[in-house]
Amino acid sequence: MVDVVISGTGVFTPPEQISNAELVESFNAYVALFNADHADEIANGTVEAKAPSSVEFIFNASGIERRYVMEKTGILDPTRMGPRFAPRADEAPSMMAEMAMDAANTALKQANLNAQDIDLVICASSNHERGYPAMAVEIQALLGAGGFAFDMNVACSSATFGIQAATDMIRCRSATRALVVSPEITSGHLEWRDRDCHFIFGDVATAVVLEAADLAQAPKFEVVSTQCATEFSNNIRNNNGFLRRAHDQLGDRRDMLFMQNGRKVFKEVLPLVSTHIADHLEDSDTKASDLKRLWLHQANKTMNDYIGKKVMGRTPERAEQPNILQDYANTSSAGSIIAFSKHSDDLNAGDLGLICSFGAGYSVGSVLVRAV
Ligand code: CO8
Repeated sequence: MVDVVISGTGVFTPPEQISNAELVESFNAYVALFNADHADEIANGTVEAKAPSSVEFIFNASGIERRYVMEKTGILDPTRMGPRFAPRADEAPSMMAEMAMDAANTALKQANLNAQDIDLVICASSNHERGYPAMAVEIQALLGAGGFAFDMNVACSSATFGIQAATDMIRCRSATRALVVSPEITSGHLEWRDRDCHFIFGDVATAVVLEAADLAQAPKFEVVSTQCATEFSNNIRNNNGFLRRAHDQLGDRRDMLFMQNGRKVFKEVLPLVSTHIADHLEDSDTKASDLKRLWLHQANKTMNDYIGKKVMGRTPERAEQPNILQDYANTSSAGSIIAFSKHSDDLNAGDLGLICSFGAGYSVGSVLVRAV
């Protein structure tokens, strides 16, 4: 079987940033408007008054301090509470493709490759901008890549599942060089009017170049092994889809955007991830003490602290388990790849590290890598 390496990564960071203070100020203005507009129903008990959000709660519950978004004016407008994107003609590049292209070009440059060298593009993301044609095929065309391309969605685990798919295809010679891109416009499917989740997500795009080791000009990491697992749960769910019209559900319904039972997710996903990583390491004849770095999914700081401690059997140093969620918030599938891209240059040849993402599905995917 062909050995596979990661030879480039890229991160596209959107132009606009929202601090917790800005977010809370606009959310609380929205709450005041809502409660005033519904004063009579609130008084007679038919509508529940909305409660304000707080900067302290957000930081203490999640570790998030700010997030990047593609458009902040609409999100911060208390009469709108959602991004405003100008519609684009079918002939124009779509937003996800543009974001992915930026990250892809950085990754290709790092790998010392041209887009024409790529013969597999996977767009691995939580939500795709349209039903079809696949985003990945548009990205393939805009880049000028060859071969074939397809979309996949395993929510927050999309990138690691995409890396496993690409690795296996290269190992089996159905592709030689792959680009796994994860453009995440989470601002489009977040309910900014719900205080339980309005602070959680941010927009970003990441890219990873994988190739057959014997072809690579600038290999960075060998892919030692990958492991993916899923277990069905309704605790993170979004019911939007093309049956919406058939279900007569075209109205402004809460379940057409991101919904979660955060407490349950927290409790159920932690043991799932810790066991998954332990099993993956054992199957790869690797001891946790051999790991120089853990690049975890970036949803919640307390969650990552717990997983790091469970995996390592001690509290990891900050550099051993870098977090980026304080700056980017939860960027769904891209989070662990941002951490990997921004915090891996200092590893020495032979050092082992593990990328691990987890989320809706439930799903968990891990990639064991060795620095070249
Ligand atoms: N301000 C002030 N108080 C608040 C706020 C707020 N903003 N929100 C909630 N509270 C209150 C609650 O009402 C509650 O009050 P009470 O005790 O009186 O009932 C109290 O604070 C505690 O609330 P919670 O129990 O909900 O708070 P937690 O400590 O559990 O923290 C978190 C909430 C941060 C959501 C936490 O549960 C968490 O991080 N859970 C894990 C979530 C996770 O990892 N999810 C993965 C989802 S990502 C994924 O899979 C990708 C999906 C696709 C992407 C979608 C893009 C949009």
